[in-house]
Amino acid sequence: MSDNSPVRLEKQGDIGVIVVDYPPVNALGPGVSEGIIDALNKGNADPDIRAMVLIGAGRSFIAGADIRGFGTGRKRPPIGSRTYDVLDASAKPVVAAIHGYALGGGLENAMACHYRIAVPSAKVGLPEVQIGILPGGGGTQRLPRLAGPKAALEMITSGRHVPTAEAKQLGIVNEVLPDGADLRAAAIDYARRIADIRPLPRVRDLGVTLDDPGIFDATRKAIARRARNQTAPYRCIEAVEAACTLPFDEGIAREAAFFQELENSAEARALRYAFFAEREVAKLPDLPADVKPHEFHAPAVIGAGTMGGGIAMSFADFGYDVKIMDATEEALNRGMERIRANYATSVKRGSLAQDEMERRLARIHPVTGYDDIKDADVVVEAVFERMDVKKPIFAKLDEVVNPDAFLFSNTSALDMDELAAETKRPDKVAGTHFFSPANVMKLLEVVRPSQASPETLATAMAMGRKIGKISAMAGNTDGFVANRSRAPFNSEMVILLEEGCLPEQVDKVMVDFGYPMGPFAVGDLAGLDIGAEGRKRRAAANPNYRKLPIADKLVELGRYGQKTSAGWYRYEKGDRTPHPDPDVAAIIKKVAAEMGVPQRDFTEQEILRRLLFSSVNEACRIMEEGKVYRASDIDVMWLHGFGFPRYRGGLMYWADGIGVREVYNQIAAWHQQYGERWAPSRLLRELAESGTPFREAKPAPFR
Ligand code: T1G
Repeated sequence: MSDNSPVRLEKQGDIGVIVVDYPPVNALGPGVSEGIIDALNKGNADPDIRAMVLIGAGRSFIAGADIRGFGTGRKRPPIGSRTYDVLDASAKPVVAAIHGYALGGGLENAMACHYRIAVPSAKVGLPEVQIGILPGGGGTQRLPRLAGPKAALEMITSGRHVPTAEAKQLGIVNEVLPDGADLRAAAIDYARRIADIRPLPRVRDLGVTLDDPGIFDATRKAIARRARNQTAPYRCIEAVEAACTLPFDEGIAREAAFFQELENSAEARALRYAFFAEREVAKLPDLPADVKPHEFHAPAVIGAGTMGGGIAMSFADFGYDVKIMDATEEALNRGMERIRANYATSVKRGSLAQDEMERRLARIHPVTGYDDIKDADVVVEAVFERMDVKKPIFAKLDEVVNPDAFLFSNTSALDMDELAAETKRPDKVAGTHFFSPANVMKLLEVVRPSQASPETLATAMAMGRKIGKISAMAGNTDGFVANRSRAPFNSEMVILLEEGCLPEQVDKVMVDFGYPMGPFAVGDLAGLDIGAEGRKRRAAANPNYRKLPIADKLVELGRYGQKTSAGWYRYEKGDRTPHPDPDVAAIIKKVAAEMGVPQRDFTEQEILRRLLFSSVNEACRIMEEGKVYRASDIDVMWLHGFGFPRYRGGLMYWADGIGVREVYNQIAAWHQQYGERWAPSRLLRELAESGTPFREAKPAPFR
């Protein structure tokens, strides 16, 4: 074991403590597994040592294999000489001492130890399916032996991080320490207590009791919708099935074969890309490295409508007491009723306990006066999406709320510089654009006005993470990054109808592609009148704006979507199932005829590419203008703002799968056929000429 090994063996009397020290999360990076094996061999050879402890330095136990190593062809030790196998063969007992996270290969090493103890705040899990693979270190064989096949199936097909209290109930950990306990000391004490117990309790020697052989097919059915087009979730099920039907070593061999099959699959590569893109998006390269976000404790939300209510719930869900303000008691009561109803739905679905609902509701404090929020340290304005409504509110907030407070707006498109100019603290103003439903959607688009200070931007980004969001930085441009990149998609889907498609045809293509819902069904859910408002504003601002007569016609006829039981689809009373409507087909035909657009058939591929390529082109323009840091940030926004199928990596990553030149050539061809709306962006042309993938595109400096 060399001095700079990320693993060290420390002798504490008759106990050997194996410390894994590979920041930031002790992933099984280069030298870590070798170091653990070395330490184990040394401990077993040392006559003074009666037992060993495996523990992580810093903030966590082992968070799994080093994901950066996958797909690199890095050589892995064969079955029989991996850490899990050496632990199995250990002559002396090893106690895994868990804090922070024991995930993937981390939990697999812990399950190959003879005992596991943990602090109450730790989490354990096998999240490999979330990166398109399966546990490859014996997890699919050992977890069913410890927790039973049913619990193992649920944990492995979901990848869920399980709190230690539940892990204890499941038999995964032997002991949960009291709050504040010294983990290392407790582990050494525990090791002394079990040092002489023989035979050593090896998990591999445990049997598996399969009460219900039907659970495998039942699980396949249960995951069918969310796992469509994917392989890893099904291999996870087969591996656990093998644990219940084959001897341990044969099960291990089956697991290893599945792992080899999946490691470099397109699905796994895309999910790995998404994993790291979600970490990269938090980094703001042009801000001073030492800029620190301000802590906040007293958030306030202005506007108790759908968005305001959802934002207030997000704060309450993460433990913040939040004030929610509206102009009238009536509006406030309506807003609080909607919040209560949303929580009640979660309780009814079993995803929230009744007492937790009460706790969260108690954290939301409805108020009607600006004086009630003068001590707020963060204010999020979420009133009606009109500048003449928002401006006076910002002026009033600036007047009343403590001068150090940050003023954020949930606007989804309006000019943040114009709003900031209403205050004497433009440096403390930024956009914090939530996506509907705000308490569910994970994306928070942080919009950067020209005068916002680094502290304000860092605070807005951190605020998002503190309430469970993925924060992504966007420049101040019409529609910012997410909606602006999506806008051509929203137009193109309606233009396809002019040329002969039907809403259900387009929706089928996008659902088959992996979206949870088709874009026309989503339109009906959000309300077609909202879209019409946005189109009116854009047409007023830009005479060349491409009008959408078919969409306008539906709104003119009062077809607003689900809320009027008729939109692109028709709906039965009290039922959200979209039914194709011959009336809509007739309207489409009539308007297209009036527009004189020739009708034709479409391939599924053309429908898919017309929608997504239009956004890829716009995304390139956004990068050209320096309104985003990275192409991968746009992917994070599409994954968490628009439900883009995760196993496809994101919009730009998916386009790279087709190839920048092919994308460019197609767009250039449509430019000839359809005119200016398909004019290729300069950056797209340059990338195609140089053959540079989208994900390596260098956006202009942020401005
Ligand atoms: N490999 C490489 N880097 C990792 C990593 C990993 N497993 N986990 C985290 N990082 C980096 C991350 O990129 C970031 O880097 C920094 O650590 C902090 O992470 C054989 C095959 C542990 C819950 O899937 O879920 O084991 O951006 O910002 O929010 O069966 O990280 O600072 O440069 O996310 O506190 C299974 C993945 C692997 C766990 C902490 N394990 N990690 O969350 O910090 S496959 C996982 C996480 C496997 C075996 C198989 C989270 C976390 P940077 P962070 P966090």
